[in-house]
Amino acid sequence: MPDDLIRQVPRARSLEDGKRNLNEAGVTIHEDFLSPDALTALQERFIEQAELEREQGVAWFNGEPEDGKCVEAFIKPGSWIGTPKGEPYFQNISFLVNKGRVFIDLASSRLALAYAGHLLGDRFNMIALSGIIVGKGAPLQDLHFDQLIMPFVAPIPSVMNIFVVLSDYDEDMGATRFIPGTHLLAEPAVNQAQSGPMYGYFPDHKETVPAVAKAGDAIIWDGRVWHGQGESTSEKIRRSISMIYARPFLKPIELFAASISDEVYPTLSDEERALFDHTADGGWGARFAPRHAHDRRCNTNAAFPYVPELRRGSPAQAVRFDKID
Ligand SMILES: O=C(O)CCC(=O)C(=O)O
Ligand SMILES: [Fe+2]
Repeated sequence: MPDDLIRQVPRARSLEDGKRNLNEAGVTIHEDFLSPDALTALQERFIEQAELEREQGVAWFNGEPEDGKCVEAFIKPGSWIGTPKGEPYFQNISFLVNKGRVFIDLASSRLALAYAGHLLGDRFNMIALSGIIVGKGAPLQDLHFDQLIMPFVAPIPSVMNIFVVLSDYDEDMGATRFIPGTHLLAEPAVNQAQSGPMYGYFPDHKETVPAVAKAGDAIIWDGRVWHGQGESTSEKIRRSISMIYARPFLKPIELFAASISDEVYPTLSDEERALFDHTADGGWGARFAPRHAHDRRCNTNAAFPYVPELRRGSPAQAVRFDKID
């Protein structure tokens, strides 16, 4: 590990400073990313949604269950869907796109898109919009980099995260820990990560620094920088919103075209649908077809007709797009 790595997460109050920090360190804290009004609205919606998901037995959490089902396919091993006993040490509030206009406005806010564009260029879309709650007992997460799906050392970021902080974010609350500067480390160091528990997860712990922040700040990072959630030993609850954006060739974490609810779908503008992965990029990726004859969902730049299995003598009929109501 070179000695000249930056020993703290750099801070910014302007987009220009934040971009410079991202270039140099691969991570920045943008102070007061949210206005006081936006912070209050997001906190209220977030806390109510998280509580009701626990009460109604549909929370995704780690910790002791009251009841529920243990699920395998989630990135945190040993996750449950159900009701936790007391406060779980981890809760993920997935698919926030369906859970309040405030979250859509945040994901499409000018500052968020400016940071995403800085790291990803002109063509990117959102691949996950979720809430993360960390409480006492949460263990240190294995050190990793988010671009772990790409099995080579990349000269550019293809994924980036804007972590909007809604609570205090002290070191003992499990503040995310980073090794600033590692986005630029090449082959030998990154190859080490291949021998970890999962590609992109490092087999050993290294010296990291916490991104200590306060409610309303955002922690923004390049998908190549090494990091992981810290251990929580605090009674205080850490809350944040993770907004992950990627270049259009990456498989999404949350499949928006299949997941946006029928209530929310008609409220989205074309720009918002494009952000939520509805653009058939370059005529190539993410084309989708209507699921039934009256389905109005379509790409922002393509509209396919409804075409079932057509057989002579069968009542099944294709519906041209202009006839779909
Ligand atoms: O929750 C955290 O502090 C970090 C989570 C993380 O590493 C991620 O979402 O990629
Ligand atoms: Fe991560």
